[in-house]
Amino acid sequence: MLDLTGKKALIMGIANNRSIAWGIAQQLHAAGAELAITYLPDDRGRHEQKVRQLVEPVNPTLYLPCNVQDEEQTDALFSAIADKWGKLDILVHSLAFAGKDELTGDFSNTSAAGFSRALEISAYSLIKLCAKAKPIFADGGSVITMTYLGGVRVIPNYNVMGIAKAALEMNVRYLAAELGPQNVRVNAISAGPIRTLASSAVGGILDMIHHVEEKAPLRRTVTQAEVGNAAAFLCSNLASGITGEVLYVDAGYSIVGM
Ligand code: NAD
Ligand code: 0WE
Repeated sequence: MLDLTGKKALIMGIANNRSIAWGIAQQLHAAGAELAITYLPDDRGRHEQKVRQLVEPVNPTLYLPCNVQDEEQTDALFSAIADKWGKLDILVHSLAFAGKDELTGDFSNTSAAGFSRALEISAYSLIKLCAKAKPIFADGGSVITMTYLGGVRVIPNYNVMGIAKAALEMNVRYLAAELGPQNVRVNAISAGPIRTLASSAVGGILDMIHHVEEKAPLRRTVTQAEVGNAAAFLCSNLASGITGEVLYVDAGYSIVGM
């Protein structure tokens, strides 16, 4: 049976009730995991309030700010986890960012600064977080990150995010190789398009969702809960032999060629 009782999980990337990370948090909580949740701090403290209210039902043991670009905040996060739990079983990385300008128009217009920012937040952050978690990862630990088909195929306008996801998927393999001897597994879930805060800000996302509803084998898109269930499986002992893998949760879309 899928049982995460006694497991301590850090969940990063909840912005609102549509976030994929929120779907994951709910499924891990339902399976018995104890949660630490981070939010991206903003000047007016609005995210802090909004996300705090949202996550109340899953009763997080720790609720902390973390901008992955901020070394002080990531350090404070892992010291708080070390103090509270003395270990970490599950790390969920469900965050990405590219400047809006980079997600439209010619890919060759990508600026050096835009490239660096997208790759730092969306790909490098996984390396940094794993380095900080390494000393406290428990035997049987598991890392999950979120990727997208645009990291292996050309999707119009995904642009520099595609390069960031390609880097992220390769990070998964190198981190899996490094952490494997410690019995910590590292995997990615490649989700089909879902309406979230990030995807809704992208022009034409509804057309892409309709395209998937027509072409995917299951003739629909996937839900945050379905991604959450796959994440719960991957970080459970049922997946003890799986590491360095990219698991597609996309209603089968990626297998279709015509
Ligand atoms: P979302 O907007 O709900 O989540 C993105 C999160 O990234 C937000 O919580 C935001 O606060 C966080 N974030 C951005 N910059 C950050 C920073 N500097 N430090 C810390 N956090 C930061 O959108 P989502 O669709 O749930 O995205 C979650 C993940 O899923 C992303 O990696 C995304 O690429 C991936 N994904 C999304 C889809 C989709 O269609 N929605 C499909 C496949 C993969
Ligand atoms: O990974 C993503 C979204 C990533 C994302 C979205 C935004 C919009 C707002 C990263 N940064 C930003 N920055 C912003 O300012 N997805 C998989 C969803 C998504 O985004 C696309 C897609 C799909 C699907 C962009 C273009 C084409 C398809």
